[in-house]
Amino acid sequence: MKRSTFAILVFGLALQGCASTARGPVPAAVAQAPLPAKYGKLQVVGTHLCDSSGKAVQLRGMSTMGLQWNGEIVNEAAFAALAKDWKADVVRLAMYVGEGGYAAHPELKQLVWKGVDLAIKYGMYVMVDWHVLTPGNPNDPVYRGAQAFFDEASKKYAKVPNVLYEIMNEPNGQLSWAEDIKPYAEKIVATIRANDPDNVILIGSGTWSQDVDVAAADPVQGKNLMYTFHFYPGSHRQALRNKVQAAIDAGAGVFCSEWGTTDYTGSGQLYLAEAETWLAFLDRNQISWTNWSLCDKSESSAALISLAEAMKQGKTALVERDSLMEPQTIGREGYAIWGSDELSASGAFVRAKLRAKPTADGVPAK
Ligand code: IDC
Repeated sequence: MKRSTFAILVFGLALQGCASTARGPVPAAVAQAPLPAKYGKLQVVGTHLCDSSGKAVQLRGMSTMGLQWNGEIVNEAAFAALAKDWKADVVRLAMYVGEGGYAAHPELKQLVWKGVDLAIKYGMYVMVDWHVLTPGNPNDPVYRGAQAFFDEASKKYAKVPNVLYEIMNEPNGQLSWAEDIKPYAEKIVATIRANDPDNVILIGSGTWSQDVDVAAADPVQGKNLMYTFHFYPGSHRQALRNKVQAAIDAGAGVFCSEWGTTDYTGSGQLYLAEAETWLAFLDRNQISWTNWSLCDKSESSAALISLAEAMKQGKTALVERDSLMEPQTIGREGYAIWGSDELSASGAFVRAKLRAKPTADGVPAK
């Protein structure tokens, strides 16, 4: 086929797409061509995450729940709503390894690839999270697939600016940075860098990714590396902010790859005033973040209400659905969004934060 004929064909298909939009909802696949990554190729300059020109940027978005439990979140309508209605810059794909995750079900990686494709399509950055949690040692035999997994991922995405590799969620237990965690990080960083010289790599730290200061004092060599820390405002406050500040002062780039509005259990009451204090700190330092978690599980850190809760609140239309993970309310702009009756108190709080500009002016990168 001649190029011009092909172009006319594509144009014709696009027009058909527009025509059906006027009649009602169309599959997002027709309505949306891939968007470029918002800030182009990311890089770490000094302690800052920066765009391709070296200007500091702050990515903000949502983490999925464990893909082995709530993998249905990886659907096109959800990613479209997250990017367009929630205005998220980034989505984190939490692939647990233990706990019935990748080690038992390696086919879960297909869901990760699908999630990366959808994030790319909607112009979001995407974190591929090797969710080390139980057991806490990243060198435990359950995690033996790490090298092969990151080899495959970094071959696939070497030229895709949207991807960040998060190589361990939360090392925990009696571990030493120098002897346990850092050697694992060095091994996986080398694996990734053999294929992908540039995309950002996020490195967890000890005590459930709170010991960023310890990591910063003895950093992994290489470029475009950042250290992750996690907070839950019911449990972690100024003492953890001090550790994060110490890491920054030591010259490390830090990234908050998980925070929730609750205490560390992910359940119970919300701590929104403490969350505000944290978010102001993150904004001030232009620290990127993803919130735990975008799902309809029955726990208060979940951004969507559960079907059980919908039932309790007498929301009969919602109860008839299998889950709330695929948004179905057609919003004013003609695509599916989650209605306000589907958001939990946590989800409403975080969506409002994402839609608003950060509260403080960031610090310039250079
Ligand atoms: C929690 C989930 C919960 C699940 C549990 C499994 O919210 O539904 O039963 O994992 O262990 C973390 C972890 C993250 C936790 C979360 C809340 O990275 O996996 O999710 N949390 O406990 N660190 C601090 C808190």
